[in-house]
Amino acid sequence: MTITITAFERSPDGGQGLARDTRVRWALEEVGQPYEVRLVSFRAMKEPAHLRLHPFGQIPTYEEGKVAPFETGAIVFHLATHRAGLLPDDANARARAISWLFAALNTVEPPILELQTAVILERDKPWSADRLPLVKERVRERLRQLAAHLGDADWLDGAFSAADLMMVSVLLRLRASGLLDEFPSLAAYVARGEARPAYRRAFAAQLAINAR
Ligand code: GTB
Repeated sequence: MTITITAFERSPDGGQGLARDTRVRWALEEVGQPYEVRLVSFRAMKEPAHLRLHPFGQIPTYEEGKVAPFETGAIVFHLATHRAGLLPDDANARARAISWLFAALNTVEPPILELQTAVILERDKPWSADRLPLVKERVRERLRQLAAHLGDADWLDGAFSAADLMMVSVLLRLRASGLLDEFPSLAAYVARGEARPAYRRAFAAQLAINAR
């Protein structure tokens, strides 16, 4: 069955891999699953055909016959549970990896998104200079906790899993802020993720579209 995902026709990041289709591409590459991409414009994302796949009118979406999960967490989890390579078999190791997958999305990514909102959308507000340090400190707190957990391990909990794929994808969004550099073990963790051949293929595929 052909798998089709959607991605921006033209990503605002110009191909830095920050749009969330990169996470799904990476997961597909890790499990060795070929896929097709349907590029969508911002206008098309809000039209009925796309809204049937994604009620919030966003990318990425995923279609495999009649199976059509949306939300990158759900898509990556779907792939990880239906194909080998992204979750361990041992029951506790699997539960821990799933916990970290959720932690990446529910605990670590929210303050990072808040920081991006503060930097990109709120910079010209009169209260921005007071608020920004608070938002940055909330991100630092999560990074401190994450670095403490990671220690000198390569991956979050044993072998590389969907949890690392998601956590690295989330942390990558911090690069421009410089905050990641304050935590060398996390910067190295992200670099390990980016060095994986599956990530490189995913990155190159989205770059090929956006660099045109
Ligand atoms: N929670 C959803 C998920 O995880 O799938 C969030 C999906 C989402 O935010 N999609 C964004 C989107 O479709 C693209 S990835 N936005 C259009 C809209 O909402 O109308 C977010 C994103 C966009 C651009 C950059 N960038 O240019 O740096 C980075 C990330």
